[in-house]
Amino acid sequence: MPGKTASGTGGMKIFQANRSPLWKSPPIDALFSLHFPMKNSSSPVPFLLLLVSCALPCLAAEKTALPGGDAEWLKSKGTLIFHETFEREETGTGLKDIGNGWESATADRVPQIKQADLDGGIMKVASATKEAKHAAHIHHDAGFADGGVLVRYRFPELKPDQALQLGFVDRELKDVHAGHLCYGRLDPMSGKVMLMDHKTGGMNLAIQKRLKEYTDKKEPRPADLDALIKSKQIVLPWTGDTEWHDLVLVTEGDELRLSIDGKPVASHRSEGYAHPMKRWFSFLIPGTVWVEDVKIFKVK
Ligand SMILES: [Ca+2]
Repeated sequence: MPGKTASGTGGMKIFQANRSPLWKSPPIDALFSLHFPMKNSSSPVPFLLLLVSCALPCLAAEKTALPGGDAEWLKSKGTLIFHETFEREETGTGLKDIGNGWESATADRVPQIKQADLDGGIMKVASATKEAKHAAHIHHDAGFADGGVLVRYRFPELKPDQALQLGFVDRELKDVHAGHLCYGRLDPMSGKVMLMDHKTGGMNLAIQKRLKEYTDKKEPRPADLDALIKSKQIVLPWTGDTEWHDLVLVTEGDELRLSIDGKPVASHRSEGYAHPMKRWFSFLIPGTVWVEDVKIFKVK
C-alpha cells in the first residue's frame, strides 16, 4: 500500500538489490581507492569522478543482472530437485495424503477436516486453524544451503487473517522451536510482506526464554532485546490480490530474497539465513491459499 509505513523496522527499507552476486557491483569505497585517489587535491576532477563512480555501481548492476532475476539464478545455477504440479487426487485427510512426498504436519490434529484438496491440478489449502490450533503446515523435503523455490499461488479470496507464509525448516536443529529457520510472509489484508530469520530470532529457544521472562512479569522488553528481535525481520508495504502469481523465495549466504512475477519485493540479511541445511520447504497457511506449481532448486 503506497504511503503506508513499514512497521517493526523503524521505517521503510528499500530493496537491497546490490546484495546479490547476481547484481553485484564494486563497492563505492573500493572504486575510490582503486581508481580515484582524492587526497590533497583541489581540482574539480575528483568531484566529477565521484559522480561517475557513484553511477558506476548502478550501471554495473544493470549490466550483470539476469533479466529473469532469482528465478533465472535458480534455473541457471541450480539443480531442480523437486517439481510438483498437483495433477492427481489426494487420498484422504491424513499426514501423507497429499502424496508425492508432501506431509501435512497439522493433518492429524483434525482428521475429520480436509485442509488440502487437490482439484484440477491445484492444491487448495483451507486451514482448520481454529480446530487444529495451528495454521496448516504442509512441507516437503528440500535439502540445500543456497537455493530456493518457485511457487505459483493465488489467494482465492481476501478475508481476515489471509496470509501465505513459506520458508525453510530443519527439524534436526534442537535449539530452535520446531526447527523453523526462516520465512517469507505475504499478508494481503494488512498490506505487508515480511522476511523473518527465525533461527537466530523469534523461534530461537534462548531468545524465547528471555522474552518469556518479561511476558511472565508483564513487563515491556528491554530495548536491546526489542532491537534484536526487530533486526531479525523486515516488514514492507505490499499489496495483494486474488490473481495467480509466480513467487520466488531464495536463500543465498546470509540473505533471504523474495520476488513476485519477476520483480524483487523484499530482501534481508541475517545470520540465520546461512543455516547450512534447509531440510524442508514449508507452507504455513492460516486461511485459504491455492498452489498450482512448486519447484525446489538447490544451488549449493
Ligand atoms: Ca480433491
